[in-house]
Amino acid sequence: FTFSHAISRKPSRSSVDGLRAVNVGAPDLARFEQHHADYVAALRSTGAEVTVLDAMEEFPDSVFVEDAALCLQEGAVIMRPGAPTRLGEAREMAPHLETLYSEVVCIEGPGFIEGGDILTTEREILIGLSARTDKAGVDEFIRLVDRWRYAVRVVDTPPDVLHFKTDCSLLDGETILATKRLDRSGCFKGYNVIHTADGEEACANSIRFNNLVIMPAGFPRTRDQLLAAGYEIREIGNSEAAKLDGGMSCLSLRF
Ligand code: CIR
Repeated sequence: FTFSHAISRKPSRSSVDGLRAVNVGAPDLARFEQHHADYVAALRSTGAEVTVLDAMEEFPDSVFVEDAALCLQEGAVIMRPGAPTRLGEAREMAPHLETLYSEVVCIEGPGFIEGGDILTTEREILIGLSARTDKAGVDEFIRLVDRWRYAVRVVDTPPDVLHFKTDCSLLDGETILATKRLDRSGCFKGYNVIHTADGEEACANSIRFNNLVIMPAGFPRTRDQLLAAGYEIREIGNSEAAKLDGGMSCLSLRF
C-alpha cells in the first residue's frame, strides 16, 4: 500500500453510455469531473506522482483505468477485459506503462481478465473469477507473472457482484475491508477482516494509498469503524461513478 505513482483518466462525455447493472440514471459530467479532481488531489496529497490521462470518448468506461492493467513492482500486465466494449481500453494503456516500466506483458487471450478482479496483498495475488474474468484469462495471467514469483490464489466473486474488488479492499499488510457476503466465502482466512456496516456494502471498494484510506463519501458507520481502528480517512464523492458500478479502486492504477 506504499505507492510512488498513480495513473488515472478523466471521465468522458461518453460516460453517460457506460456499462451498468441497473440503470439509475446517467452520470452528470461536471459532478463526475469534480469528484475525479478531488480523487486525484487526494492521491497527490500523499506525495505520489499522478498522471492524469485525457478523457477517451471512444470508450465510455475508460475512466475506470484499473480494469485495463495490473501494475506490480517488477512490471505491468495489460489485461483483456471481458466486457466487449472495454477490450480496446487495455491496448490504449500499454504505451503509457511502457514509458514507466521496463517490462510490460500482455494477456493475449482467448481468456479474459480485468484488473478489478485482482487484489494484490503483501503476501499474494488474489483473483476472483467473475462475469469478466474467466479461468482461461487467469491461467494466462498465472503463466505471465510466474517470472516474478508471486503466489496467486484463485477464488470466486459472489454472484451478481461485478468485480472481486467491488466487495473488498486492502487496508494494510494484514487487514482487508470486505463485505460480509464476500468474507463468508472464507477467502480471507489468515487476514484480519473489517466488515462494511450492514447497508454500506458499496464502500467496500476503497483504497489504501500511502497514509490514506480513500473511501466513497456517505458511509458513516464504516468510516467511524475505520477511524476507530486508527486509519486516516479521506472521503471522496462517488455518486456519479457509482451509477456505473465504479468505486475508488477502479479510478486509478497504483504502483
Ligand atoms: C464496467 O461495468 O466495466 C464499468 N461500468 C465499471 C467498472 C468498475 N471497475 C472496477 O470495479 N474495477
